[in-house]
Amino acid sequence: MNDAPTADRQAFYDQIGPHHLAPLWEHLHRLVTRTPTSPALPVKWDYDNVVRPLLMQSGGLITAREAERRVLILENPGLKGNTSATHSLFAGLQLIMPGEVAPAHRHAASALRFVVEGSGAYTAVEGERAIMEPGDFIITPSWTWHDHGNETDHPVIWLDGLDVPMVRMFDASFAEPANAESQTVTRPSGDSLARYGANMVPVDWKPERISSPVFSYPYARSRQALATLARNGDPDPCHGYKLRYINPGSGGSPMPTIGAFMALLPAGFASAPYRSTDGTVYSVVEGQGETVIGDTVISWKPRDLFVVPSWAAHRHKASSEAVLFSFSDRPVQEVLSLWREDRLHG
Ligand code: 1HN
Repeated sequence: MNDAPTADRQAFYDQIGPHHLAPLWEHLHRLVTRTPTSPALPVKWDYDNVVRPLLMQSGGLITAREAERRVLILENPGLKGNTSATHSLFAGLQLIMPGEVAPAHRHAASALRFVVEGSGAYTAVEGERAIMEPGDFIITPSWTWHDHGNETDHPVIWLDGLDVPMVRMFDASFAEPANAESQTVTRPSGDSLARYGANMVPVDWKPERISSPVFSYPYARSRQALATLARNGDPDPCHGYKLRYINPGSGGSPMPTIGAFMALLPAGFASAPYRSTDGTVYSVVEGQGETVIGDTVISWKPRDLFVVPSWAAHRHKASSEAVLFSFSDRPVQEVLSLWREDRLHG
């Protein structure tokens, strides 16, 4: 029912409203759409020319300690006021200046970091520090203690991806500050990667939680794997050479609510059009190219960020060999039997 209601119907709606009742027939078509109709828009953030200078400006306005987290939110213009990049996911860029600490806390929301600029800062997760290098993917699963610090002489910037909008949807947010700003180091850096990330696990290990016991996935390894794939076979027509990050204990996603991916697109590669129901945030690691999303052309270069909304048909073109990191809510949709994809030709 798209037309304005007749006077007698409107009178009825006015009568039932005070009783907290509403006519489904006036809303049904918007609730149960034939295909997804995301209000999220395709959007790009130019890192070098726009976001980085503004983020550095924020560095002069507020300390990491004072801000708790000095993050500029990447807010989708189709979701104004929602502090989210897609309907289900938060994205932001976090700056930590030399000598700063972002104090330890934990929360119900799960977070990922994808290092965009600078090396040598750390995220400590449950007593182990992950030393950051550009392109590293780091997780802080739900309710794990985490703090960040920068003991180098240069700023370090990373992409934060969180399931905050999902947690909000469930009204399930909890958070707690730690007693100390920085966690005591209880395990040497690299310990969890050695234990769980070498295609081996300790002999009697049984997974204790749903999230990955590996919390730092170094870029060097992912990059090398992609380079080998690219030498050894043809790219997928829609994806190029694309890998997903896993929890080695299960083969599933590193955290239950967020899937993360890395793709290599060979120079000159033009992908076949594709769409899927998981709105996706991209971070360009290497190379230049463009992504055409419906009528919107997004041209990108290293460190740029962009969003492909749910069910928006898109294709990537790489003018030089490119590496794209991305994350989405795909694992959630998959367990709920909601996830769909469409390979438009290819
Ligand atoms: C958060 O706790 C962090 O721990 C980063 O670094 C970004 C965005 C929304 C809510 C909590 C962090 C966040 C956040």
